[in-house]
Amino acid sequence: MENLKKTVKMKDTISLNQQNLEQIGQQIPVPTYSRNNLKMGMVHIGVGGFHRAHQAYYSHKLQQNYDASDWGICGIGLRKGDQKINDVLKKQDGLYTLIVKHPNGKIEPQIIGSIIDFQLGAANAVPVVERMAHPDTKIISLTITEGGYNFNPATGAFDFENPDIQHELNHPDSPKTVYGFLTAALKKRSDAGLPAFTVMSCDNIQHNGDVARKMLLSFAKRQDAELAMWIEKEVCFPNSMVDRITPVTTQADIDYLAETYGVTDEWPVTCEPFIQWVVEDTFSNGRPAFEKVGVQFVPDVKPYEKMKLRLLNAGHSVLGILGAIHGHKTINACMEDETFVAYLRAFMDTEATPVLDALEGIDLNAYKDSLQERFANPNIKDGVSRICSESSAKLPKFLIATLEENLATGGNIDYTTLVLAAWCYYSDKGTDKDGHPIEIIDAMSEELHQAAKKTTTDSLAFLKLKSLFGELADNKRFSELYVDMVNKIYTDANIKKYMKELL
Ligand code: CS2
Repeated sequence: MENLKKTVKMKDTISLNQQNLEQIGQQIPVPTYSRNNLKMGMVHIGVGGFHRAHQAYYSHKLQQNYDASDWGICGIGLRKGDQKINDVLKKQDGLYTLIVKHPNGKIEPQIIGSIIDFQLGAANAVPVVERMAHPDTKIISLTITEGGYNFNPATGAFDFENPDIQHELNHPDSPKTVYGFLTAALKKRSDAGLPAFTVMSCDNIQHNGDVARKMLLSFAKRQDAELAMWIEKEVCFPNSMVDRITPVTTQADIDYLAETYGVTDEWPVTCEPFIQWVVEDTFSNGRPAFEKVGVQFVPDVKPYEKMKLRLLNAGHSVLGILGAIHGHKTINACMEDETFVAYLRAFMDTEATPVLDALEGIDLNAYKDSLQERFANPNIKDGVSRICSESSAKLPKFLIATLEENLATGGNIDYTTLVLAAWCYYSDKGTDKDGHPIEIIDAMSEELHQAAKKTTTDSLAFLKLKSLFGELADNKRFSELYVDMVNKIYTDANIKKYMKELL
C-alpha cells in the first residue's frame, strides 16, 4: 500500500526546475525576477542548508523587491561530499524550496532563485578559479564551518601541517582548500589589474572576518610574498554575525512538498522564522543593498557575535551534549524537559552573560528569553546529532572560551565543567546513559575517543588534548571540579541527577 501510494505520488508530482516554475507558482511563491539576467556578483563556498536559509534567502528577497541584477550567486563546493548538492542544484537549475516552520504549526514554503550556478572545485579546479577571478565577482562568501578555517583551536595559528595545505603550497595551480582557491583567484585578479573581491565569512567564529584574513595571509605569505602584500592592502574581510536555526533536511520534508503541493524537490531546506545578519560595512568592491531586506550594517560587530556564539551556539552545545547522554533526540525535546530548561538558563545567566562585552541597546534578558522560545519550536526538531557534530571545532570557541574567562575573573564554572565532563563520557562510550549508541560526527572523533577512554586510569586524560583545552588540565580549580564530575558520570551516567544538583 505504502509503495503504491509512493508510485502514484511520484507520477503526479512536478519536478522543481526553471521550466516548471510558472506551474509551481500557482501553489508556492516563486521567483518573479529574471534569473537569466543575473550576474554572479557573489561566489559562495559551502552551499549547505544554512547558506540556503540565510544569505541566499536575503539575496532572493532583494532580487524579488529591488533591482539587484549584479548580485546573483554562484555556489561552489570544494569537498567530494558536495557532489550531491551539485547534482541536485544542476538538475533543479539552482532552485530549491525554503520551508519556514513556525512554532504555532504554520508552514510557509517558497522557491528561492538567487543561486544561478554551481561548480564543484573538487572535480575541476580551473573553472572555479576562473569564476572567482571573473570581473563580475565582487564578493566571495564562506560557510566552510568552524573546522574549515584550518587553525589550531588552542593557539589560533594556521595549521601548515595539513597535507592539503602542503600540496597547495607546492602546486599553486591545483588548489584544494579555500586558501588555495582564494590565492589562485586573487593572483589572477592582481595580474590582470582587476579589483580584489571581498572575502565575507559567514561562519560561527568570533571575529570571523579577522580570522579569515589572518589565515589567508599566513598561507599567502608562505606561497607568494608579493601577492600577500597585495591581499593585505586590497582585500576587505568584514566580520559578521549570522543567525538562523536550520536543521538537517529529512525525507519527511521532501515528502511533505510532494504530498501537499505535488512538487518534487530533492533537497529542500527547512528553518525557523527568525533570521539575523549583522555585518561590518567594509567591502573591497561594492556590495548588495542588503540593508533594504533587513541586514544590519554596523561599524563593529564584535559584541553581537560574542553574544550570539556564547549564548545561542554554546546554549545549543550545552543542551546537545547533555541531551545526547540523557537520550533526548532533539533540541525541542530538551526544551520540554524542565531540568534542561533551568540548566540552560542557569548556564546563560551565571556563566555566559557575566563575561560578555557591553552591549548598548540590547536587552540581554529578552534575548535569552527569545533563544528559549526558538529552541523550543516543536516544528524545527533540530537533532542533537547536528548540534554535537564537530564539537571539537565548536566547543573551544563557544564554551571553553567562556570557561577560561570565568577562571580568570573567579566566576562560576560549574555548568560548563559538567558539560565538558559529559563530553568526555560521550566521546569515550558513544552511548547514552542507557547504553543506546549515539552517532558521533567529528573530524577528531578518533582522537577524542582515544583520549577519553584513558579516563578510568587517568581522570585528566581527556583534558590533555591540548589543541582543545590548552593548559586547562593544569588549572587546579577547574581540574578538581572536572575530576569530581567525570568520576561521578563514569560511575553512573544518569546525567540529569548531576544537572539537578547544580540547580
Ligand atoms: C548550531 C548552529 O551547529 C551548531 O552548533 O548552534 O548551527 C546554530 O543553529 C546556528 O548558528 C543558528 O544561527
